[in-house]
Amino acid sequence: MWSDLFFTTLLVLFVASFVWLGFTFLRKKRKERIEILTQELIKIESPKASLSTALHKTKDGFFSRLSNMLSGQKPIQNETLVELESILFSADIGVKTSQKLLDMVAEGIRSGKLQNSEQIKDALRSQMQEILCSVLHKPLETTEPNSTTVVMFVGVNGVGKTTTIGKISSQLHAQGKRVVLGAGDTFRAAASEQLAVWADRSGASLVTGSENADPASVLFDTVQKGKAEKADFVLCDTAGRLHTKSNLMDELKKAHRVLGKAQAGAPHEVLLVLDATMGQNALMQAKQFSESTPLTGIVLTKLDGTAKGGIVLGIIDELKIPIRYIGVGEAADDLRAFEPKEFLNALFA
Ligand SMILES: Nc1nc2c(ncn2[C@@H]2O[C@H](COP(=O)(O)OP(=O)(O)O)[C@@H](O)[C@H]2O)c(=O)[nH]1
Ligand SMILES: [Mg+2]
Repeated sequence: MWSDLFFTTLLVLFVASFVWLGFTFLRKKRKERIEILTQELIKIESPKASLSTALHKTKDGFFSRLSNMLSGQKPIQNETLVELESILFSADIGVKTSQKLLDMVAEGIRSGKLQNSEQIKDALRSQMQEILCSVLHKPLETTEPNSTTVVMFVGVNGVGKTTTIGKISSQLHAQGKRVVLGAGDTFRAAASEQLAVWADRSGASLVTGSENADPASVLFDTVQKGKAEKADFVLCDTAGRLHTKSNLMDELKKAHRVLGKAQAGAPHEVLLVLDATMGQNALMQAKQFSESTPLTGIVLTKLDGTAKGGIVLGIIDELKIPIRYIGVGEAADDLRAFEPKEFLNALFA
């Protein structure tokens, strides 16, 4: 009889601790979810800053050093080129592009075309504009009227893929477009939750899978939903973990193939999201991704938080891939179409 009582007590204790653990787990998940919701809502609703203000770190760094060095009509001295070289090569423009700009100035001085610092500055500015305008940059557009344009977003972890999708979704919704989002980052449950907040805010439909579900199948379902809802755009999020590079690339290739099975011609766009704070590392990532996935454009995020904005020049010059959007903050309006002249004006202002 005592042993019965003992085992019953043990069983009750076991069940009680199991219930307690379950309850604690759910409470933790709920707390995490509320934190994600709060953070995302704060971001979505923040006011928009001017481009020049948003780019102030790059402007105050490289561009103001350049402007200060080349202000006025100072005659060219022996050390002018050396000084210019040090500024250009420390500006995260990328070695090839810095060298190109420097060679252009050296040649201008040698031939007597450039005779003072003001002329060097003007020549540099117009060469930069030429580089930036060497490809056509335009934001997303529907491929054909009454058809669904499927866009896949790729990039390593933390660069801003999910946030960018949310921002684009908000902007397309404001233009009266119908949007479906696919939570193809099934690696972390939080990624779906983050996308759910943006979907909710931007009036988009959302397709999610369970944690660790096959991302390709989630994205296949997303395209099916997009077609059923006659959506203008299907925006596909993907995971960016860099376990091993080939793993990530294989997964992306598979998702790419499966999207093509869901709809002929899909994905119509593959946008690589790059974090500008990574400077020349972003350029390396772009090279790696473009080797395994055909990219149709780049989104360069976090230009507001870095002095390395000069990387825009290197990316366009070396890769000849259009920059479709730039991210200059966390709010929905802080994603802008990339306009070379406006960009240079903001930096040289
Ligand atoms: N300051 C700033 N933060 C950004 C920008 N774009 C994204 N972020 C932040 O970068 C962090 C990672 O973004 P997330 O979309 O989760 O990256 P993902 O892992 O590539 O999906 C988040 O805290 C975003 O709010 C941007 O343009 N400016
Ligand atoms: Mg994400």
